[in-house]
Amino acid sequence: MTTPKNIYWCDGSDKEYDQLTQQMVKSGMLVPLSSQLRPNSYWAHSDPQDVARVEERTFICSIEQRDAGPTNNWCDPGEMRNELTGLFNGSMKGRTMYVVPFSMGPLGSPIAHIGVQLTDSPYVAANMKIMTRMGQPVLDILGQSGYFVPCLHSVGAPLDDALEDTSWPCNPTNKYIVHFPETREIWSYGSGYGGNALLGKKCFALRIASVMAHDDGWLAEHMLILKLTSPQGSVRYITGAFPSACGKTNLSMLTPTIKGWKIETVGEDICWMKFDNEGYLRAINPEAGYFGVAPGTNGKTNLNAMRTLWGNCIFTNTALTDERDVWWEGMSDDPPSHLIDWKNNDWTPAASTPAAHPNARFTAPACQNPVIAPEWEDPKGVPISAILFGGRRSTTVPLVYQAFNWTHGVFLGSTMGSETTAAAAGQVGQLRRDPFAMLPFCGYNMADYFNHWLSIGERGHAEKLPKIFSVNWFRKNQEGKWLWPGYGENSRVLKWVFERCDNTAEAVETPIGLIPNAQSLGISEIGIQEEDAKELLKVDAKEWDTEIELISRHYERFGDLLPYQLDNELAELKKRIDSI
Ligand code: SAT
Ligand code: MN
Repeated sequence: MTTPKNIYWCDGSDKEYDQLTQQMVKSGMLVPLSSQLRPNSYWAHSDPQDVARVEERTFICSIEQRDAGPTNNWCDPGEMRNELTGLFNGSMKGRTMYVVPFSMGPLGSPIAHIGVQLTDSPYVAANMKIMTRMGQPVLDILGQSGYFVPCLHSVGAPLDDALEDTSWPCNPTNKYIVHFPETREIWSYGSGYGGNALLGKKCFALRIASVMAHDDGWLAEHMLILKLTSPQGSVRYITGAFPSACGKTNLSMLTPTIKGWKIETVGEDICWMKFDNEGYLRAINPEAGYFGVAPGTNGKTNLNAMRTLWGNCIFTNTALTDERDVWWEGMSDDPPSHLIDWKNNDWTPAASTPAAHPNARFTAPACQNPVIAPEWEDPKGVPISAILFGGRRSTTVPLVYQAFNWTHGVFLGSTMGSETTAAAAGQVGQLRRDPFAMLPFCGYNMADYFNHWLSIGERGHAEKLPKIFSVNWFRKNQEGKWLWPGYGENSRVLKWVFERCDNTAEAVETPIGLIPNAQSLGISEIGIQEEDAKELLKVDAKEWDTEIELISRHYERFGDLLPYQLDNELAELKKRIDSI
C-alpha cells in the first residue's frame, strides 16, 4: 500500500544504529555532536509545524462512539480506514520502510507486550532503539505465530523523483494519530515527532494498553515509578501521575535534600500495574529510554538527568552551540554568546525568541541514569505503596494531602486539573481537567476508566492497596510567586508519604483530605516564612467552592455514565466544605 523504495528489517544492533545515524547525518536530518563533549550523540531540529503531540488530530476509532467517550475524538472506524488507506497509498514513495519490532517491557517478561512499527522515518527507528527493546530478539520471541500490535507510521511526505528531501520530512497540515481499540491497531500519519511518531509510547503503552488493561484487570498509567529508601534502609515504591511536562522525570530521579533518604528511578513516564498472587499491585516500566523535556533541566533541577545525558543521546529542538554541544533555556544561568537555535538560525542572547523550543526533548537510554534502581527491569515488577496525583495548580490545591480511602483517591484522580504546557500543541497555561493525567492518553470512555479504577479497589484489600495522595508543587502566593521551592525539596513530601504508609507520620483531617502539619514537612528548615507555609497547606472554603463548581461542570461531560460513587464523593466534599 505505501509503496516504499526499500524495506529494511531492524535488528536493533549498535552497528545498525550507527548506520542509521550516519545516513541521517548525510541527509542533514542529524548533526553529530562533539565526540569529546557528547559522544555518540546527535542534534535534530524539526519542522516548526511538528513540535509536539497533536491532540485534536488524535482519534479513538471504536466501533461505537460511546466507547471512545466524551474526552476523545471519535470517527467511525470504516470511514477512518478509508481516509487513511487513501493517505497511506503511496505515502512512502521514494523512502525506505523500516520494520521495527519492539517489546514494551523486559524481553520475554509475562507482563511485556510486543508491537511492530512500520515507519518511513529513520529518526523514528533510531529513537525506538533507545526507547524500547527493539530488533531481532523481539522477532525471536514472536516466532511464527506470536501476537503483536500492528503500528503503521508515515511522515506523509512521499518523495517524487524530482523532489529534494527536507531535513525534517512531515506533513505540516495533515496529521492523523489513530487508534482502533477493538483490533488493537495504530495508524499515524504526517508527524515525525515524539508521541505522534514513536508509537510504542503514548499510542501503544497508554492508549491501546489502557484498553487491554481494562479488559484484563490491570492498569496502564501515565505515571513515574520511584524507589524511596529511608535512612533505616526500608524501601517503598511510589508511582505518580502528572500531566506531560509537569516534572515527572525530575521527580523520578530526584536528589533528596533531606539527610539519609535515597531516591532511585524505576520509570519516569509510563507504568503498567498488575495484582500479584498475594494481592499487591506491582508495577513495571514498559520503556527502555527517556524522552524528557530539556528546557529547565540543569545540575540543580535534575543532576541525575544531566549525568544521564553524557552521551548516546538524540536531542531534538534544543539549541546547538559553536562547540557542537547542545544548550537550552535553564541549562546554565548565562546563555552562550552565540547559538544555532531550534529553527536552525543564528541566535544571540539579544534575540527575542528562545533558543530551544519549550518542548525540546532528549532521547536517552534509561540504563545511563546513575540512580536507576537495580530492579528496574525485574519482570515481576515492584510492589506499590503509594500513588501520587499531581498537576500545575497556582491556586486552591495544597502542597500535599492524602485521600481518606481508595474511592476518595479515585475521586482525586478523576478531578485532577492542570495548567497546560508546551507538550501539546495549543495554548499554554490554561487550567484544564486532566483526570489521572490520562486525558490525552485514555484509549476508551473515561467514565468506564473511572469505573475500572473503582473496581480495582473492590478487588484489592484495603490494607494491601496503595495509599493515594494529591500533590501540587506549583501553588503561588498573591504576588504570583511560587510558594514551594520544588525539585530536591519535594523529598520532604515523599518522606511524609512514606511515613503515612508506615503509619508513623501525623496528619490533620480537613474537608478535602489528610494534610501534614508544617513541622512534619520541616518547612521552617528551608526558610519558608510562617505565612507562606500556611498558604501552602491552606484549604480555603471560597477557593474550594469554585473548585467544586468546576468539578461538577467537568463531571457533567460524562452524563449518566459517571460512576455514582464519584457523584457521592463530590456531594460529601461539598457538605464538608460548607461546614467550615
Ligand atoms: O511527545 S510525548 O507524547 O512523548 C511527550 C509527552 O507529551 O509526555
Ligand atoms: Mn508523558
